[in-house]
Amino acid sequence: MTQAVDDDTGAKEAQARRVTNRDVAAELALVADILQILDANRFRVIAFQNAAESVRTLSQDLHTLHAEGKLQSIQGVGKGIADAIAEFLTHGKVAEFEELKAQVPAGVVEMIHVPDVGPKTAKRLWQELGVTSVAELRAAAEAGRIRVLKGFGEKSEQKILRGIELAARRTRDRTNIGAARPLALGVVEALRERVAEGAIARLEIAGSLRRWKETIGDVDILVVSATPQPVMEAFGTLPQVVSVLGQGETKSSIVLGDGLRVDLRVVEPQHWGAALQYFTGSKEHNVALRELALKQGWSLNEYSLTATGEGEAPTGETRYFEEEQALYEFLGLAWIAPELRENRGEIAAAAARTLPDLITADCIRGELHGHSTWSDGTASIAEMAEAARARGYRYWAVCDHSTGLGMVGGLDAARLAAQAAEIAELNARWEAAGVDFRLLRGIEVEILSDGTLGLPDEVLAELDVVVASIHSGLRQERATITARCLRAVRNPHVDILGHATGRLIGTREPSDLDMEAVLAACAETGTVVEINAHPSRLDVNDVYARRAVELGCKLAINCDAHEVDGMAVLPYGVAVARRAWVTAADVVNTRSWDDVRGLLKDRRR
Ligand code: DGT
Ligand code: CA
Ligand code: CA
Ligand code: ZN
Repeated sequence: MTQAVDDDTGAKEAQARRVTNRDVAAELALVADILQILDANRFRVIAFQNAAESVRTLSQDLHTLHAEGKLQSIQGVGKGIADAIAEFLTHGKVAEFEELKAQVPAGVVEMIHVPDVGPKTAKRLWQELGVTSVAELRAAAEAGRIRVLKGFGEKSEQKILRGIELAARRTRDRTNIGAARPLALGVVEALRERVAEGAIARLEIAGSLRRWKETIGDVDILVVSATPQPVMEAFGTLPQVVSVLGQGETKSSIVLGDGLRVDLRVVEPQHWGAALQYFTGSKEHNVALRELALKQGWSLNEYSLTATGEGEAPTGETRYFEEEQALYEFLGLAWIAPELRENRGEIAAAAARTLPDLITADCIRGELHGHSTWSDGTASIAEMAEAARARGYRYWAVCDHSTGLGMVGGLDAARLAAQAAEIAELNARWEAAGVDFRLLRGIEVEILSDGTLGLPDEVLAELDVVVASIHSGLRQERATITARCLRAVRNPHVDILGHATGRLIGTREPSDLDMEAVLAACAETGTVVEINAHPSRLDVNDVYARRAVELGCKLAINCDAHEVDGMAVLPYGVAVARRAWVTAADVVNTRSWDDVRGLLKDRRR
């Protein structure tokens, strides 16, 4: 992260509209929605939903796959959808889709994403009441015009209004995990303080937060309690609560100050395993797991497994699981870490007992990218080093910004030499005291707009670690920014590619880099790919990190700390790695500095 004002404008306007993976994913999802409203075959709907999800999380560029005639290699994409994607990539639209879109007003499609308004309801509101947008839906509910429909009442109108409010908040801002996690932990801590000793037998945060997704829709807390009533009451009256959306015997929902919603469910001890599994999700993982269970003759829900009669057990026989692991094992699977539960192959790997031995935060032995007051950090090198030592690190690379960044007083060769003296003095002191810690001389060198670097090669050659990053011109056209990045990656002195896409989650889109080409070049040249652990970046993300390892890259997990507390974000970076199926061996800074340096490309040559 840099506090410099990044240059986001530029070639944006000049750039011709080019269909992106995201556009295609959105179009496929839209078609799925329309098909639902039109009562199309369920399997056709699911096919489009699956294809949309596959495209959304694809690391390769669709244009490349199309050029190679490989669109059908995408999971969930058959001939029909592949042809449609090809047409969309070439013409920006698909004739068949345009016909579908013409049949349903866009506002009606939007309506199905309002909680408590599914496709069936949206269709009825449209056809029977003439409601064609969320705004009209709100007006109709407020005016009491919906209760005239069969099966609807005043209560459903209230529900719809609340749903609209929630939907608005949700689409506007899913909460970054860096904000949501401390809030959720705060709720848990306050709740524990306010209930009697022993009232909460078990408690776990489930949902997307347990899976460490980068953004959180709402927080799901699961509890076992012999006395649910006082737990629910305490939950609804926590100091953080702004409003209570609902409070029942076993389920309550609250909204916190910044709009984050938290659900609390109380379950019975015998249901714990199935409930924790169910509410951890993801929905896609659960769907796949349920299918597997069905194949074995069991129907799975949030309470238990029930025999369908298709298997050996007599119809209706029920199995309960006090632990999640027992449920997975019953189905012939190894327990699956929550971070992997996205239906990206984890169920097959669990069945084959080939799940990866995921990296953990305590594997990290040092960091290779951090800042000091020499550029835009707030603490001296000595203070940052103490913070690193306090975390048990054995090394920490001082990587202040180079010149070329405009706003920040970046380091030139002369200041870098002066910094070297300070670092040498600190290292000498620790060595004399027999302390096993050393500072590394590094730089976060700016990748300039043409792909040359902010410092000359002979200066970079002297350093222990060179991180190269882009902070400006992030909106350059795809071919330009890709060529720029490739040029930096091919520089023999660049050891690590820092926060590759430049995104800021929720506020700045990633640059239009051809990541497949960039990661392939990193693999070829031995350039380490950074997972920047700052929760506003998480860059590269889980999908790219996984692809990087597939292509043969090594990773580094760095906090890019700018202050003494900056290293506290490490768990977010480790979570990205875990969601990417990464083991300690894939990450260079799980090793001693002597071993790391042998892996960096400058030394390998
Ligand atoms: P979020 O809140 O949008 O960040 O994502 P999640 O994954 O926390 O989703 P949420 O809060 O809607 O639901 C929590 C979990 O409950 C979810 O991960 C899986 C399960 N779940 C919710 N709805 C469904 C459903 O319709 N089908 C299945 N199979 N599971 C569901
Ligand atoms: Ca959730
Ligand atoms: Ca929820
Ligand atoms: Zn940095």
